[in-house]
Amino acid sequence: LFQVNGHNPGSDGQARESLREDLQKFLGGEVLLHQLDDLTKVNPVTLETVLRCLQARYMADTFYTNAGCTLVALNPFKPVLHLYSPELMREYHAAPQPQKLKPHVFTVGEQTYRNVKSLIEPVNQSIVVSGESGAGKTWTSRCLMKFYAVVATSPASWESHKIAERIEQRILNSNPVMEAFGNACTLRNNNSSRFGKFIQLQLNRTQQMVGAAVQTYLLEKTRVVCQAFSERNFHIFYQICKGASEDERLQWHLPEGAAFSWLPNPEKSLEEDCFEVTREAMLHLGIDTPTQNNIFKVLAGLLHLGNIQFAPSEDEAQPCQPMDDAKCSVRMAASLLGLQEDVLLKTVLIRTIRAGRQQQVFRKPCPRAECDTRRDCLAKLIYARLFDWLVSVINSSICADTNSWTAFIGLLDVYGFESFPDNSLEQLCINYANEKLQQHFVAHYLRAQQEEYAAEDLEWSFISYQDNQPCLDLIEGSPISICSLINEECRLNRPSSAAQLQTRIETALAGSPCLGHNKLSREPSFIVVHYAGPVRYLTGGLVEKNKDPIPPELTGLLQQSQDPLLLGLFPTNPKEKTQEELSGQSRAPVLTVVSKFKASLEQLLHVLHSTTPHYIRCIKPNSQGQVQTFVQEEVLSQLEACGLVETIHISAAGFPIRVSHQNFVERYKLLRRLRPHTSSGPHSPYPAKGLPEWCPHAKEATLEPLLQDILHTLPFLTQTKATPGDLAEAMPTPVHCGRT
Ligand code: AOV
Ligand code: MG
Repeated sequence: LFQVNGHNPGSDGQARESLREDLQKFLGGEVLLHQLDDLTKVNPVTLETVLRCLQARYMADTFYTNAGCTLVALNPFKPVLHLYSPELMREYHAAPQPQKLKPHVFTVGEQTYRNVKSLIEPVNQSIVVSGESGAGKTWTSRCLMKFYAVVATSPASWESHKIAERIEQRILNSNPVMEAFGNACTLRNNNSSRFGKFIQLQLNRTQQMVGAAVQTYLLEKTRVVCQAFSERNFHIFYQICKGASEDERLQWHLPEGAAFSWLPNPEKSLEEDCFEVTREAMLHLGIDTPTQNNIFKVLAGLLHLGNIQFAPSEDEAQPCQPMDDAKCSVRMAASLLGLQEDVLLKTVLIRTIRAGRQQQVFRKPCPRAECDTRRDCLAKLIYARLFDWLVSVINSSICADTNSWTAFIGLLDVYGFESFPDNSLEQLCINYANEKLQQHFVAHYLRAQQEEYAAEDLEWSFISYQDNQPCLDLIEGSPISICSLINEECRLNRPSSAAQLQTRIETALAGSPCLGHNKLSREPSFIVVHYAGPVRYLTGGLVEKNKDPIPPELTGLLQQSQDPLLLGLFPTNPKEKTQEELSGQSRAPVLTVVSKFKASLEQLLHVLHSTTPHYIRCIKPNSQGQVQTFVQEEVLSQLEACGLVETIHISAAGFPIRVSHQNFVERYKLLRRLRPHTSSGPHSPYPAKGLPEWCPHAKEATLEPLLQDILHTLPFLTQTKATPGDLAEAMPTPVHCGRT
């Protein structure tokens, strides 16, 4: 009943409607709701009915639901082991029609995988996992990687290699390593991704996974030196402090119970604090134990660096000095980072200025606040380089030769939309990325599909949707947007207060419907009304963070390090100047954080556009991470934000399969020769005049009988050993195929 009505509101709709009502009453509506695997089948499709259906399913421990072209994944907030077993993966993989099985991320995984083989669409595929912070994106993309590690491998590779050597295992091992260094506990999620990740799983001609390439986006490096109340630093620091052996503690100067100001909330114990898992994974990725120890030694050095507090100098001409109880931290930090204690101190405390035609060098003691900034900058610089280096090591361990793969499946897992009491440039970038992805969905699915129907002259009543273009215009548009205004401040390098920046933004962008009213704020700020809700960004510190200046002396200092890892990260004669160094030079073009981020997002979207996208929407049933708790208002706002109801409407009323005329002909032209004798006549599914002409408009050719035909013919095609050419030869006189 629901199937029929959901997809096909025919002329006898009224009769069906009353039948449904009767049936629902009879069966007690709610009881049935949890059995609806596809939200296109709820009737009528409204926010309320969709919400009720999802709630009923959630309470029945059913976490996945189809919503037309997307999959809705509710976060169970508890382990559901049977849902992710390798047996179940194989079941979805082996199913003739996986979409007929219970909705699952494996269905999306399998359909995506099958699409790679298809000639119908571009071979490269991508799965875009979206949702707010803590909704389950990282979990879902990990789950997909495990799925491909099971189904997209040849049995031969299982036999011929030891488990740890196998490429799939190495690809999976990249997860714990990248999460240890790039994830942290936030107010929204204990294991929050603080970087964006796009992983391309590389498949060869026989659809075996032969490698992978990881691309990361803007790590939130400020977290190394500054964590919001009740949040933590990156997991790896806690792992080291909790998991180091006695011996290692001695080497890294980490006595048990030592307090570090950059390591807040160490008492919070998380399952992510597993040092052994990280070490093991690093080992399998080819990072040997001495190199690992070197990494951990440097990280311990950063913790000691964070404990260095400075006392203000009474004489401006004299540099500040470390506080008495911080002297020991200076010694340890210097020793762990392979630096000379006095050189480290001098570099942090004294600024070098080059001026004049001869580029004369002047040295100027920094005030205390600037010493703090320079210390922080040093730590962020080291951590960010270390992270990038790790990603490159991972890539060199898992990436296949260019010649050995022919297609990829891209998995996108970025930081989810977030809104904290105080938001800054990090959140602006994160939410900007989410706006871009939402736009990709809107453009690809909600807009393009409807425009295509209109262009093909199909009967279609336009379904309106929330377009987030105005919000993107506000953030990144030209000539004036939030990004351009912040960049302008960086370029002009003029002293300007947070309040002035607020005024500039509010005046220049007053016309934008997405700039919220900012009446009650205590601190200078502005409000952006994102697709997922309004967020207030503080203007204080925004320009400085966007500039992200790296004093060249700091890089110079690290180039003098005796530590082999740091020497590798900061080579004395780099082949080309890094972006940080460029932005540290006065005459080089200013590459701000947002402009670099914008460029990397555009590149990502370019790649996504070149693939066939699949969408998974992760939904967080409650913000507390509680089991069996479905907070309607919270889910409702997420459903509204992602335009789920509109998606369902379009999926239910639209055409599930859309194939270009050319691709269709390419793929199925053979069928015209296979069954010419059934092409007309009393029992033929085709109109009496014979096979429909191959024509570009679905309206003119009824594709359904052809698809039926294909379904009947496929078993024959797959059983025969003949090539399409052989089949064509064997056929009687070819039927005239019109344009084909
Ligand atoms: P996120 O990636 O969407 O947030 P995660 O994938 O880290 O969110 O999920 C948050 C937590 O929810 C995980 O650590 C798990 O404890 C739990 N979880 C999610 N999905 C499942 C599942 N299918 N089964 C069991 N537990 C689950 V962020 O990275 O903060 O945007 O930036
Ligand atoms: Mg995540």
